[in-house]
Amino acid sequence: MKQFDTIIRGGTVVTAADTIRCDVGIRDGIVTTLGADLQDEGAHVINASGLLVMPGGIDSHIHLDQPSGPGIVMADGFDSGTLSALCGGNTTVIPFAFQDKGQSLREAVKIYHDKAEGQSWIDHSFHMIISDPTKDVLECELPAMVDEGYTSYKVFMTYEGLRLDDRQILDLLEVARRHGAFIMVHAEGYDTIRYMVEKLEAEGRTEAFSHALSRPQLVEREATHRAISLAEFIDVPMLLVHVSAREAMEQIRWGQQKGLKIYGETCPQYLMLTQDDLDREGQEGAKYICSPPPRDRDSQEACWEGLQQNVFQVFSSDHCPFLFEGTTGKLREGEHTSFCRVANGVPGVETRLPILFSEGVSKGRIDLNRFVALSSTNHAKLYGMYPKKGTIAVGSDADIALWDPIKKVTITHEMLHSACDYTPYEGVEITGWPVTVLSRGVVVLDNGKVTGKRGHGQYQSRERSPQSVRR
Ligand code: DUC
Ligand code: ZN
Ligand code: ZN
Repeated sequence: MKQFDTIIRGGTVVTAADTIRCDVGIRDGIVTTLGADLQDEGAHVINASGLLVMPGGIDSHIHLDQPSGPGIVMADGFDSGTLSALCGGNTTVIPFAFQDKGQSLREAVKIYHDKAEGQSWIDHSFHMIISDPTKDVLECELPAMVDEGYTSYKVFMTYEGLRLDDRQILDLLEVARRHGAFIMVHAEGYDTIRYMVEKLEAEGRTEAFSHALSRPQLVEREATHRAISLAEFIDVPMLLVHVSAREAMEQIRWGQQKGLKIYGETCPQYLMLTQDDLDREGQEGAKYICSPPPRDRDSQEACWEGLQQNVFQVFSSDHCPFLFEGTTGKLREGEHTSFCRVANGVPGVETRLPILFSEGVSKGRIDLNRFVALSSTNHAKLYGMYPKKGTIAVGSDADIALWDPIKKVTITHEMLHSACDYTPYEGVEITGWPVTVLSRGVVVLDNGKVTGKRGHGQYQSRERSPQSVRR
């Protein structure tokens, strides 16, 4: 009887814990054997000699086809966004399902299931964004949704129409604590930003660089501390997303050293960009507007420290793609769009892992096992998908990326698969690239050539994770 459908032969298998020379045997989309010199005449054999065999990336923070303001259209939906993710070595993504005001969570998530239906190239799940935490949402809907596998929720401390005030956050945290929901927080201070935006606009300072001036480190640090304090008060775990700066990182470390279950995420833009990118000629700077904004060299170093020292457990792209050309994306009011009306976000789902590998592993800042933890395993653990996803182990889904650790690539927009019209990382030189990807045992990228199919991706319902349970 045929034992394996596929054997990955002769590679170096890397997990968050181990680096081992062995073969991987796959049957029915599942890893069934790790061992030396696996044989099965009927199996498809993938020659992995000279390659690293790692869990497929999990990008637990991306935005696809999400409403982002009047007239603005996100450049990627589930088709191009998940294809782009796949080509960057990912096998699972977790985009956001956004609850509009007055909408039930069920209505909101149904819309995103419909958007994703038949479109995803790789597996996907959903976090929900809560913008309207009514009594019914908190007391009836959310507990039921957690039981049904929607186990993580994002809240915003800033943005008109989106932000929750501290009292609303407290109420949500209390419900999260009771039902084991995991709360992700966008921590920037609403009133301080409003104050700065009004002042800058009144002075006619509408250029892209003013975005950085309107939300300095202090704004993120203060909100980060406040969010952590609210979590401490209710005694519930919390993840601070897209941390950009030293001062916010230090607040998270402070919380962790106090014994609180506080987790942190940073993103490629905070390692690779600075606020100087917002100061580029003409409206070029708008390409780099995201929130929080890229900072300075010291904050880039701090983000590396956070990744090395486990202040940050996850490295995500925060892929949030808007076209630079035309008026449906970055520049909704054309050439003269004020910084505060520029669509907010940068693309990066395909470049996240190559950047972390090249800048992290190839340059000696992190080891391979830490790379796997930051890019895949910790996402699966935090968000209730482990060990089905996030590792290479007997019984896990065969979600595997084969990396050539010495392949050199210069990033260009043309080579990427996102429908966005630029990359913030144009010209960045990379050492190490994912060449072959398997999703549940199916080869979806074969030596750089896409062999998967739109619609192959499946929705992943998630468990409550041990990490998200209170102290
Ligand atoms: N927050 C995100 O998570 N993504 C893009 C913009 C934002 O404010
Ligand atoms: Zn955010
Ligand atoms: Zn985001």
